[in-house]
Amino acid sequence: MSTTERTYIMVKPDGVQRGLVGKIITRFEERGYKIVALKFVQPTEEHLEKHYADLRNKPFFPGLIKYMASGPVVAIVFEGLDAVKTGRAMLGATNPLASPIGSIRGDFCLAVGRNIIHGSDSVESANKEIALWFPEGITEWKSVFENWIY
Ligand code: FUP
Repeated sequence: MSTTERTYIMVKPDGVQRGLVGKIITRFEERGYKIVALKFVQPTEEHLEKHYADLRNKPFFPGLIKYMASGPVVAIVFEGLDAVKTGRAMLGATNPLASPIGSIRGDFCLAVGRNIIHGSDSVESANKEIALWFPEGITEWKSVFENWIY
């Protein structure tokens, strides 16, 4: 298991609108994950169609794209042990009502179509999503993080 595993986490427009960015970042930081990239961005529908390409045939796809393009999102890359799987556990289930209390969706939202946060579901999708959202690349902070404390 790698201490440099990375996952792509995105606070969706409703999470931004509701002022939950700080709380969400705090949960990841308190768990021990470190931010290696972060930006506030208004995504285009075209960009979101690439991000959600695997879901393009689903009936909810057009609504999902409209919702995700309805305002700015916060795009974040977190790094640390088991970032992808543990990150998903921290999110909860796709449907907030099926998410355990204590998870982000289980604590902060109710509707599947307004579930406030995205997290990569595999290391492979994390790599794709990081490349899609941070095409400019990620700053290396290696020297600072050599002695990172968990
Ligand atoms: P997740 O990985 O938990 O974000 O779930 P999916 O990739 O399967 O779905 C992506 C987004 O599509 C969800 F966050 C919300 C939306 N969605 C719906 O609106 N309705 C559904 O039935 C399933 C997903």
